Amino acid sequence: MYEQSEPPSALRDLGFCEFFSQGLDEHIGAPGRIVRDGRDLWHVVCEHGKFVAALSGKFRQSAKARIQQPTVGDWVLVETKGADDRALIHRLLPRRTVIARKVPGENMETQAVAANVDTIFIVNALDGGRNFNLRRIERYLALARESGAAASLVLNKSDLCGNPQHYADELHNLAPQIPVYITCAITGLGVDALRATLAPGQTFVMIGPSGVGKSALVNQLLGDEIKETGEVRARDKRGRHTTTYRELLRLPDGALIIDTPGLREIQLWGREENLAETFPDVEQLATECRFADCRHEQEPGCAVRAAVERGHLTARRLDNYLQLRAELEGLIERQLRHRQRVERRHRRILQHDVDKQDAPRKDKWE
Ligand SMILES: Nc1nc2c(ncn2[C@@H]2O[C@H](COP(=O)(O)OP(=O)(O)OP(=O)(O)O)[C@@H](O)[C@H]2O)c(=O)[nH]1
Ligand SMILES: [Mg+2]
Ligand SMILES: [Zn+2]
Repeated sequence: MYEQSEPPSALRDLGFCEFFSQGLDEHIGAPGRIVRDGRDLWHVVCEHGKFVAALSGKFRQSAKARIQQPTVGDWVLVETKGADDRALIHRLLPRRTVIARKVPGENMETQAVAANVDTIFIVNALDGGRNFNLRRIERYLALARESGAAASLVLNKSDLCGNPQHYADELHNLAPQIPVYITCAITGLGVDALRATLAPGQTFVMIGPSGVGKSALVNQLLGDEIKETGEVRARDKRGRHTTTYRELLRLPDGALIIDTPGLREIQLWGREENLAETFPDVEQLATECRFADCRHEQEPGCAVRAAVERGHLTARRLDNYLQLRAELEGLIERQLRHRQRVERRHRRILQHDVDKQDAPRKDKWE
């Protein structure tokens, strides 16, 4: 079909490069890139067009760990079926870079957020509230470092801040080698500087908390309001997770950009111990509470609340602490329920013939 040393321009436009040639095998399938991921179905673009793809039975069997499953930006080998817009994913090609987040719990699974990214835009916002937090930005930088991709910091919503340069300077002190961009996705201020970094065929990703304007920036870069953006709750400046799936888009100049839903705090921090690590001041104060199991809510003799009243701890910090704790507790509960569901399903499958269970799926895709 084509020379392996020279991929067709359709693939190059999608970001295909020499690195991925090693994994090609035309007996198994054609190379395609995941442009959108879902739970069981992935959107894949290859030379023959765009397909909705499922994992082949064999792949599903061999890729049990979540990190082994395709994510947006991945290159895969797909088998397409003529006019049908359905395809089967047979294999994942080795990743150049991968952004992985921890799914905390007893066995700390990792899940790929995006793969084969060249540069990560870590977006934060200057509208006050929870959206500018140096410790959290440090976590994002660590995530970027582990991924193997380069990182840039973006301070969006500069229109809502009296002195954006002050925050840019703080970031520069935090990470002197990382470029910092000040932007406003409403007026387009600073977007040209971002655009200037977007080389054709390279892949970029927007990550950051919900509501900071990742999709709004992508819209500016697209030059067209095609992505949905959401209103931010006024009270605490937390977004509402408008973007619900990860998606790879091609910009007019030929760069590829992945928009992601905001990572939840919990997915960023990963471990339960991080509550103590992140809030050593609160944990220290808590040792003075009257009750050892004080929740710092309504209990009498709460040293943490007392510190807030005396002005030794900001109310916002306690708020953040309670928020993260609530997320961690919710997560543990969800995981427990998930484990129970999985166990129930396993029991059911043991009772039935496994092949019969698989049959309807096969009919659909093969
Ligand atoms: N004032 C101001 N508002 C902005 C700016 N950028 C985005 N917004 C608004 O902030 C809200 C959230 O923007 P989104 O682009 O949906 O945020 P997001 O980061 O994609 O959020 P998720 O998809 O939930 O992760 C929208 O109402 C935007 O119009 C900005 O630079 N200035
Ligand atoms: Mg969004
Ligand atoms: Zn207390």
